[in-house]
Amino acid sequence: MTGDAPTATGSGAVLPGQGRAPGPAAGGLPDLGRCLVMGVVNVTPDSFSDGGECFAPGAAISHGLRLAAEGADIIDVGGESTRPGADRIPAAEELRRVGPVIRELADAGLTVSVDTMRAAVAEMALSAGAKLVNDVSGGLADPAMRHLVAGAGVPYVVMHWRGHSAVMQDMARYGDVVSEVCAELRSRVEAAVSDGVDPALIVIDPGLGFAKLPEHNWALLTRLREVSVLGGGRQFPVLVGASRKRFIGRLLAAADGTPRPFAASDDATIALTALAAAAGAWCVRVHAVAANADAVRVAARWRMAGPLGVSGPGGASGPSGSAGPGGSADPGGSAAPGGSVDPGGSAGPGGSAGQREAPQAGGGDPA
Ligand code: PMM
Repeated sequence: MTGDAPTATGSGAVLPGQGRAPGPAAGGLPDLGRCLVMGVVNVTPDSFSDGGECFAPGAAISHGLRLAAEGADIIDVGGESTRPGADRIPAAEELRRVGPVIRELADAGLTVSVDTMRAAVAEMALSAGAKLVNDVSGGLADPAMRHLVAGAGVPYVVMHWRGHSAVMQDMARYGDVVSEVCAELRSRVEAAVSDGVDPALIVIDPGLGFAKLPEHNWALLTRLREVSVLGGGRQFPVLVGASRKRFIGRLLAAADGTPRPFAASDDATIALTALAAAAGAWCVRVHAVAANADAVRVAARWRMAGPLGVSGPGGASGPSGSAGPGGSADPGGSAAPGGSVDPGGSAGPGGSAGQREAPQAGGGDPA
């Protein structure tokens, strides 16, 4: 963990570490005045991108410690693969995989989140020292999760999800993906709040690659501001999990159409991290921490500098109210770096209407 790591409070909420400019309070969520970096530790034999690397507890613990040393603010530990087509594992096996890893990492002083859809696993993880619950099902897989999180008073990541991995790609059907994802996420958030979860502790996540085709992922990424407000008034912090996902490998496919392998898509992930962080994402969930930690710092500085950018073909850049790259200028009243996605205007660099990434060829492929 770096010196600016968030620290846990007695209430279970996570607050900025001592010695840091705390920035605006974000309702008990970690807030370092910039986009946070969540490092991934998959204690699985078969995850999307790193399956098997951390399956042994010792390897997972070493990896978590290494990611923290590289600058991760949060270490996300999961024991169940969610790659497309994956079958579920028994709860007892999930508990066996993540328990010792979470305990060791939490005991080492790291801020740990548990990536699980099961209340029983989340409960054990919190008692082992985890401080956040990251539920890719947004509460749909296990209705007991909402009560558990409400009782624990911990931050809760509510991801957009339509079904388990074995069937989710058949559910990647949308008219307007952004409005449908927002509406579905909003009902998940409402269910959580009605079961007692503090809305100030809710983080939302568009669920890139989960029941999404590449064009769905790109639409959501370039419209993070809309995602952050879920079609309503309240703005939620947004977590972006693009790292090493298949839609990046497909973007970078070889001339013969062969997708770029997962581990070779880290540079593109870093580019996405910079864009998402500049647009105001609260956190990025990534595998290669060091360079992504640099990228969020660049983005924070970019946001602090204000509306400097290229004004258009042949135009000079400068503080004369010109638009940022590919989009409208940040109106200056945006949330602090690391806060919620910019109010008003585009979702940030490259995010204006008419400048979005065109749907990819081969859009019928899994995301
Ligand atoms: N993606 C994966 C697992 N957990 N959690 C959140 N909140 N958001 C995500 O996008 C997400 C997640 C799958 O990716 P991996 O197998 O590479 O960890």
